[in-house]
Amino acid sequence: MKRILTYGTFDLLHWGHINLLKRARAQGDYLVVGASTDEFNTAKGARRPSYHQFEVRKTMLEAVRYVDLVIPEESWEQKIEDIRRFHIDTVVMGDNWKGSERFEHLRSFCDVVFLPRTPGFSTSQIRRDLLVDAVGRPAEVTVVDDSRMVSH
Ligand code: C2G
Repeated sequence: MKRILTYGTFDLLHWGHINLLKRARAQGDYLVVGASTDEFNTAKGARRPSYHQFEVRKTMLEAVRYVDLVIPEESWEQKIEDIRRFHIDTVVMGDNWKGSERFEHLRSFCDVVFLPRTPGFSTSQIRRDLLVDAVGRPAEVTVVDDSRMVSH
């Protein structure tokens, strides 16, 4: 039994997320997903609260057949304890995290694999596209602060 661990916010679940979870699961036999809590998202410096709150994102991840267990990600520091607690063999992340000390130091505890991100998909892109759909033209968006956007 090869056990895999990955982390993320997974907000407005999209093809990029699903494709990462599918490929991560294919690296082993059991996939644990650390889903960022709403508080940790703020601590991570997210520019705005996630569209779906933690419990909804957790339930949506649990509905994905590649996912075997969802745990809360509450801090940057919990990863080593998670690796030990869930007997993890490999941590898998999208390659936008490659070279980041948040993950590279985990190599002392398990394998760390970075997979190519799926191009063209992101939660913030979905938000922008929906805004364009709403106003019917590319919005000249002036970001005043994250919670208010003024389209001309
Ligand atoms: N991802 C991907 N392709 C995309 C979008 C996302 O492969 N088009 C991957 C990311 O690289 C990440 C995972 O999907 O591995 C989840 O992405 P996010 O929800 O954006 O997570 P992030 O904010 O990077 O949080 O401790 C680590 C953090 O919790 C990671």
